[in-house]
Amino acid sequence: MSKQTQDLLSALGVPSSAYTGGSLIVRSPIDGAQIGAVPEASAADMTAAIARAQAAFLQWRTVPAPKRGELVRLFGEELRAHKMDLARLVSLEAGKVTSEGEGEVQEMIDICDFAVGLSRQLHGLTIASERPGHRMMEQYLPLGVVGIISAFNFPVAVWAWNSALALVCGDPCVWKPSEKTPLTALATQALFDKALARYQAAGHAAPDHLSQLLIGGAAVGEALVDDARVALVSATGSTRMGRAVGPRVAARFGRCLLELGGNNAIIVTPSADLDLAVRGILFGAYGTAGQRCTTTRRLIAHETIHDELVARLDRARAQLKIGSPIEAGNLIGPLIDQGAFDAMQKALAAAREQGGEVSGGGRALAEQYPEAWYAVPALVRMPAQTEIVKHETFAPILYTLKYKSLGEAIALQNEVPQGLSSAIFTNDIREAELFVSASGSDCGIANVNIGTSGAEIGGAFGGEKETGGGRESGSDAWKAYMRRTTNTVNYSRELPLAQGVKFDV
Ligand code: UN1
Repeated sequence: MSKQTQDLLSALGVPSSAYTGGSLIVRSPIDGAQIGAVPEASAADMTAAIARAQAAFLQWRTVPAPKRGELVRLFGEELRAHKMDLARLVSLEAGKVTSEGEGEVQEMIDICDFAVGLSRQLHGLTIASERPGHRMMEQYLPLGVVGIISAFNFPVAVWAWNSALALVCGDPCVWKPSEKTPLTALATQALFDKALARYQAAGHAAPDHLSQLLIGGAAVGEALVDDARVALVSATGSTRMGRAVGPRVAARFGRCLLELGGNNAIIVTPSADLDLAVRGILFGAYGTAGQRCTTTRRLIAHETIHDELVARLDRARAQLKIGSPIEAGNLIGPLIDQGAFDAMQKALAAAREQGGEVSGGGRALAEQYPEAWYAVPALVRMPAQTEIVKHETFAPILYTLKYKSLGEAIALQNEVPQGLSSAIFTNDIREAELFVSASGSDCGIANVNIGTSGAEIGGAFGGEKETGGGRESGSDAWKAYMRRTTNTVNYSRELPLAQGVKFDV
């Protein structure tokens, strides 16, 4: 495992000094083997990096946006050329099955393409002025240094959503990845450095330090969060992390983009195509071993179809192949570490105590991989939406609930503190429209006849309530990375005041 990791890292351009002899021990969740010992940065290193990023900003903000797009285009080329190696590394370090590792890198490529197009479309409006001989317009201008805090479960794609947009918007990035996935971060940074070198070699004036990676613990993160030169902190992770980060950034009037926990539900109504629903729920609940923020954690099924649907799901669940994510045919890889497995067991114990009937959920492959944490996906028939169901446990647990009226189902769906993703399976247009209406799902993502996870990059991604309110990726999410100015231009020889105010001596 470790030889394979070294070969990949060297193919991706990472020198061995970046992952040997350091204090941060990295283990593959596949078998628990050590695959790296990464040197860590200090808080002072972070502060110095922010100063370099700020200096880079002063130059980068003057480069025309379509020229900034060219850098992101080159980075997209590097990602295309190294897709399989980087995807493999994602599998080795984060435990994703092969197609999901490749999908993660594809998501990076897609956001690069999106950002390149966007680099010619950072439009403001022209606004009719109430005064003669005046024109009003708004412009979107580069914001400043963007700090990116990313999580282990999408160790590279979520960074790319942020950095691709930030770079075309004129903002240098400083990245603090999860301590569980520093190797994929090193590889991504190496590919970016290569793209930047090509860009500079082609004669484009660009500063160094447009993207910097700092691997370290809480103190490094805090130095990023508290530094007033960091104009935007984009943080992905638990609600607990967001609660720590949000108020600190707000205290210095910085901008925050939070993408925190989800507790995503699928409602299945009597008219639904159950074959489709079973497939959508299976991938949503158990894909990525339940470790997506968009994972389906709750099924709310009409009482007339609940038992049949849940029985089918339970049969399919038991057939999901658990095993090494790099071996073909396996669909469920390991949990990231023992902490994740323990949290899953605690949640299942609480669910039993609260009246749940649990299928699956135990440890798998313990003999083959004594140092790794594979879990049998769990399905829990719950009598009601109890406390544990309202809690996000980052593991493959699906709670099932019954409903009588759609109003009740939507109320259950909305009755949790999180508000990221949601879905309805129905062939009744009234039910579908109600679900996506103002009185329907309260989440940032509300889908029809498709599961809760696996969003495309073209849409704005994020959610409400304890999910944090941020939007990343597509649509107009780029606006978070720019500052808007409103300009009133007087081309007359008079100076009329707005609202008809007179102020003449
Ligand atoms: C996350 O889990 O933090 O929609 C992001 C999805 C992916 C992104 C998930 N495109 O499931």
